Amino acid sequence: MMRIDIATLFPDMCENVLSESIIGRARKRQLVDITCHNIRDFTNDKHRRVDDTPYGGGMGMVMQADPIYRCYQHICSLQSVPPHAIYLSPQGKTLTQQRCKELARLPSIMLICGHYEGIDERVIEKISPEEISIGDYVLTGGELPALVLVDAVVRLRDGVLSSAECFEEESHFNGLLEYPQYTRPEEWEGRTVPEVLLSGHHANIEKWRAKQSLIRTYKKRADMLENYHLTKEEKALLKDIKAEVNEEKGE
Ligand code: 4H6
Repeated sequence: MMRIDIATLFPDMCENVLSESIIGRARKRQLVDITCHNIRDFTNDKHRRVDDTPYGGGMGMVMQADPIYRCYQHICSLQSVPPHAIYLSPQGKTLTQQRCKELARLPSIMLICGHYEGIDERVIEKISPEEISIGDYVLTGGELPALVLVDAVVRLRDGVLSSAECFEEESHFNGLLEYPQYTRPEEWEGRTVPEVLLSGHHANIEKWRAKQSLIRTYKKRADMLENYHLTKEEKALLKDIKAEVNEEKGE
């Protein structure tokens, strides 16, 4: 079973999110062992302080090194091999699906959630965690990024998704955007479902979906096509799509 430890000032916030839905179900089924640790429980200070003013002056507060390091040591003491430590920060490398796949193969990861203006640099040097960002924007804390990472990683573990939920993983649409989905009713607000999906003709449906995936990827994320190996059929399709899209644009 994969083990995940989260070091945070807001363990309840993390626990609440991770008890619901598919991740909550995976934990109940013992497919993953997730523990949220309150960094505040690891202070030696009688006021349970975890932050202080920055040396050199300036605005805001900085998280102190010691409570985080003691929390890290506690987490290490719970296992025979130290976990792969990850620090969620706006300065990290952007998280990708590829990195999630790699992280999902590790036996144990530990996530460090920063707050205030950040963490005393010395504990970062000491633990030397992998630094990961979930995108180029700033948040008030590392908890939401940690929860995003846990969700993205845990869903890749064996048995977590039902076969219905994980079809995307096996599908040949991998590397392209998903085709559009429709469900009942057949007509909604004057809008109908594409004919082919009601036809029951599976080969045609497959073809239509493959084409829709290509159309969407070309229209919304043309950059993704750079790294995607197109089959002969897809190349031909893409040529048609480009012609159609350019026609729409009136070129
Ligand atoms: C570490 C250092 C991650 C963590 C500084 C964290 C965005 C991401 C944080 C900070 C994060 C991301 C504290 C700096 C608040 C800004 C927590 N924000 N910050 N993109 N914030 O993955 O002030």
